[in-house]
Amino acid sequence: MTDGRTGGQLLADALVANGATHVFAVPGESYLDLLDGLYNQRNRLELITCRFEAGAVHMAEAHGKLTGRPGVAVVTRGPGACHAAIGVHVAQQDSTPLVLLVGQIPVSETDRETFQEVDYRRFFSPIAKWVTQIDEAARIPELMAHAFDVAVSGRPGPVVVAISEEMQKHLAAVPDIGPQAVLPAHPAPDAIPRLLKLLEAAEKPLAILGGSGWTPQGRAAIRDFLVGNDIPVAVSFRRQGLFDGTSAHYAGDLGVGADAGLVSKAKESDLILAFGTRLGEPVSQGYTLFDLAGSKPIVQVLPDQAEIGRVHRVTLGITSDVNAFAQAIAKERISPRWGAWRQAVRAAREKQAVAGTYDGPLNLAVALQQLEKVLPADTIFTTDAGNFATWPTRFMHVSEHQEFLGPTNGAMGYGVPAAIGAAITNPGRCVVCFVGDGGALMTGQELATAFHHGAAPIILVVNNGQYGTIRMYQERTYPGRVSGTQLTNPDFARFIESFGGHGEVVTATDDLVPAFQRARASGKAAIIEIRMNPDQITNRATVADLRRAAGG
Ligand SMILES: Cc1ncc(C[n+]2csc(CCOP(=O)(O)OP(=O)(O)O)c2C)c(N)n1
Ligand SMILES: [Mg+2]
Repeated sequence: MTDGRTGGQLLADALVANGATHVFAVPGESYLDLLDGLYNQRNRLELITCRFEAGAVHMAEAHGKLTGRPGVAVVTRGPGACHAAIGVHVAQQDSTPLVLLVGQIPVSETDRETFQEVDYRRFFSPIAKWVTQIDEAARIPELMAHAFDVAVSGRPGPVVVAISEEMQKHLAAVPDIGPQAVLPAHPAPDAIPRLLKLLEAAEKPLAILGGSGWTPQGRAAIRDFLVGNDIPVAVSFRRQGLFDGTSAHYAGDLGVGADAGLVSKAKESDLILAFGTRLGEPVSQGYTLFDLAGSKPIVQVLPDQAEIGRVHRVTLGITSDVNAFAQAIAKERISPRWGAWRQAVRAAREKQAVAGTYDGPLNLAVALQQLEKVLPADTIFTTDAGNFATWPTRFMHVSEHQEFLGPTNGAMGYGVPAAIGAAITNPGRCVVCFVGDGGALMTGQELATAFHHGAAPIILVVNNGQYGTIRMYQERTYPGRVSGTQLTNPDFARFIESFGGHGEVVTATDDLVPAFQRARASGKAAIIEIRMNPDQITNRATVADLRRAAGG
């Protein structure tokens, strides 16, 4: 210790000291010394070599979502940082703890617009929770520990740490610093009594679970409270993993494309219990569900007071860690008298989840419902962004011990790398990704990373030969004028076979389950390409329906 360690070593050691287990990276000459430090830590930190920085950050973000500890990604300066930006935005909008290290130019060249120079404080400030730059090796333990603390504190989010090049070579004799031990924020003493009083006065309560940071214990505790008081439970956009979808209390997801039945029940409700969720654009159905002044009684529980009542004024705001809140309220019981209301909300969910009939040999609704029956009880789902995602959301259910990871910012290219990150984080668990043909080729090359590190997610590519979501909007707005939304695709089964994986093509309803079982049995990463009728543009409408509705 007297001679000190290099900055590169101190950085690697700081990752270990703060509990990191995986580092998702695309290398660059800007952080050779950190790479060398990681070499010394190779028995404690698994270095995942990725193919694209967006992929690396999505993998790290999925790791953060699953573990509640910051996922760690490392990218190079300039172009690497630009590629990584989408993952920082996902982590911001999903409130996911993430630490992104970015190699930086030598400080002595600052402000010459030198090779690959970017000012990261300015570049990332609107999308990161905190951005810092370490220019002195001696400050690494302090600033890295703070980066990890900020990423998990209050409303979790992404922290960016630029690490200047020559600093990584300097020696410093300083001790490692680990995470700050801190007790989570608990509900104020009168919070639960006030909440129960509002509940007692309600006739039609509806809970909305969302946000990040929920532990399995927290989820179980809030379920005890909600089911014990017979309250119907919706989840916010892409948060299906927070509540057992097979439960008679599950009401569906209040997100983009939410079921009209649920939306009308949310409007009818006389008390919204918004636990852990922001009432953002997707949940509030474009800010139309509740008025901003607070005429609808809402109880909102969030770890960060600044987010409570943001946009929509609420009746009772409770600043608390969501798990601490759930534990505090789990055993509280009032005499619920809204059994009929709860059943009506559930009936709306059940009605919309009944598979319809569709033209052609493939009914994806029925195929997914068959698939649900054979999936392992601890499956982790990931999803990309696109219309294909409305099929599993509408027709499948995520059960108690399953997880669901999706980007609430609608980032295409998330699903495949998130599946790889999830599989690396939880070896042995079945990981199933839903992605469209558009999203599959945004980051599908990350499958090389899966093979390099022995991960075996199963990727369901819903192929309709187009950027279907945008085609849908196009047909509604400019019927018949198809512009920039058609795609030419590779043979997806052969695509994964070229990596050494397992490929399947599904063209008929009853083919999906056997294809999935063969994919699982192969033990390899797999793609199941599901060939869709391109005219079935949503699970409720064909192109012709949209044109008719638009008068085209
Ligand atoms: C990174 C990114 N680029 C563009 C978009 C805009 N966008 C939203 S959905 C979509 C089409 C998705 O196509 P595909 O993955 O094939 O799914 P589909 O809608 O056809 O089911 C596009 C281009 C986006 N959300 N994210
Ligand atoms: Mg498509």
